[in-house]
Amino acid sequence: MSLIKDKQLADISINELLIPSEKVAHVQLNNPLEHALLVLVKSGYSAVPVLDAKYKFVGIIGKTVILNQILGLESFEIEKLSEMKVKEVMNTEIPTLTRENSILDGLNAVIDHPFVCLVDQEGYFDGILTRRSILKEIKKNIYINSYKKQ
Ligand code: 2BA
Repeated sequence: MSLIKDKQLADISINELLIPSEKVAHVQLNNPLEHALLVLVKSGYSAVPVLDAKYKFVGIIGKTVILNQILGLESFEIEKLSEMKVKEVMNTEIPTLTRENSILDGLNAVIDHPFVCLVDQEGYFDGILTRRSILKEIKKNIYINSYKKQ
């Protein structure tokens, strides 16, 4: 059943749409790139969150940045996969949200990013809000509003 039968999109809490941390594939700061690439290929995701040893959120890492890093002038320098660590190439310039933010804040974030990471007040990783989950709710909202007009 749609969450928006009784509520407007703006009233839906991020809690209701987030994928909880235990279901999110992630890597850690000190993992070698080899491990990160393995997680990305095996999970099928283009990018996943990076956490520190205390499970605080620190950034994201994707397949493209890893492949770019190991690309030499004429070939891939495969040995770099074990020499370099996630913390050397991850992207830290990305927005985060907390459970207190609104779905509209989430919508704003996923315009430019396929997913946005949720953190708690102390920076511990809480889960992700994906473009898919937000689009699904917007679609339900559109259907319901068009049904009401009939
Ligand atoms: P992408 O990996 O580029 O995936 C783009 C879209 O392709 C996903 O959109 C989803 O609809 C589909 N997809 C990709 N891999 C999938 C898989 N293994 N199982 C099911 N569907 C898959 P969203 O669901 O909106 O996800 C947006 C982005 O969030 C993903 O981008 C990925 O980077 C990240 N993500 C989603 N779920 C994740 C999870 N459980 N763990 C880690 N990262 C996740």
